Amino acid sequence: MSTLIKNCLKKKNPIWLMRQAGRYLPEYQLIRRKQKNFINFCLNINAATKVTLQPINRFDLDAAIIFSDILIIPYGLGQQVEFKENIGPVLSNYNLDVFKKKTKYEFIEKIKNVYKAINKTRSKLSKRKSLIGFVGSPWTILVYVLNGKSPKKQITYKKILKNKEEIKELFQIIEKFVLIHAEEQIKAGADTIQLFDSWAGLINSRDLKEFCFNPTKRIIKKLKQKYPKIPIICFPRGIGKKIKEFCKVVKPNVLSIDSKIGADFVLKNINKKIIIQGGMDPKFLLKGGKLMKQKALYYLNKFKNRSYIFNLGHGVIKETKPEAVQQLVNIVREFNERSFRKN
Ligand code: 1CP
Repeated sequence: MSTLIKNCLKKKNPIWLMRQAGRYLPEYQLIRRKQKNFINFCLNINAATKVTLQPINRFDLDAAIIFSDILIIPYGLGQQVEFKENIGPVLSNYNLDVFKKKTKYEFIEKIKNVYKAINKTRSKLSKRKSLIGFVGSPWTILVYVLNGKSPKKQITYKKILKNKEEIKELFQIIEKFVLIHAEEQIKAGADTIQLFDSWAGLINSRDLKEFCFNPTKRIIKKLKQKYPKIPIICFPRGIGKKIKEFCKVVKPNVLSIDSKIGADFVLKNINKKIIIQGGMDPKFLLKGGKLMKQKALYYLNKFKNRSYIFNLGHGVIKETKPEAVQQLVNIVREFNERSFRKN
């Protein structure tokens, strides 16, 4: 079992943050400036290892998450992926024939440096720390493959309904490679896997089973057959009260919650066997101070009788001050110490 889960079962409230490595850290910016192409940056073993370890070195967080991106899968399948300043990711049109012909071997060969970076990071990381590997869930990858950019303003849904046969085929291919990518990360040394379904909230509720619950369930089942001890964290962002059904169908080890789901809803509706992660709105880190402390303590107190991993409801925002992150880590650690003394 990963140390992240072990600590959490001991009621220690471990802490790590989504996007803990990234643009809010000056030491990240320093390396980023030298890397013109973001995908090549992710595939640079030394740079990816360094950046993965930066937040651990600075804040002594309980887990590292490998520095990569969910869009490495479309890249591995042959799509061009660029990251443009102030726009975000831009993908070239996909080619279904290319996707269909792509072999596992070719895919792994193209992105093998992610696995090498995991291996290298593991060798440099203290045994007390978990190393999290991650994948985008098939739906979220599909959204980028089809849309070619962030779906923030544009809904891809019409395209999906219009072209159901092709989408089905595309979805199956993506699902296959999501599984391969997760497996290879485990083989390379990741002791936990997080599935990011960041755009699950775009799915019509009647299609949630087909595009979110069932594929996630299939992926977990296959990973568990081979790697029963690797915990899986699921982050089905934006599906609201449907997390109840999600958990019933998928049965994740850990449910990462966004900021919109009320803590009380989670306490009431999610089986106690499922560990809860996250929740606090990352915007409270922008100001730090009293309000942030109040919000952090709110989540810690709400989940004090459950296994809980402290994290945010989404990634650290670029404008966050590293000092606020340090303050947050201190709050969680002090809370743990106080709770321990009582027990
Ligand atoms: O300019 C820069 O430096 C790029 C910013 C950046 C970073 C730091 C991007 C572009 N990706 C990443 C790294 C990253 N992406 C990690 C590294 C590990 C860590 O968390 O520290 C992880 C886990 C991701 C995952 C990811 N990428 C998600 C899922 C999580 C989420 O935020 O919902 C998504 C949706 C992406 C796509 C992506 N990559 C980058 C951006 C700006 C985006 C989002 C674009 C959009 O809004 O659609």
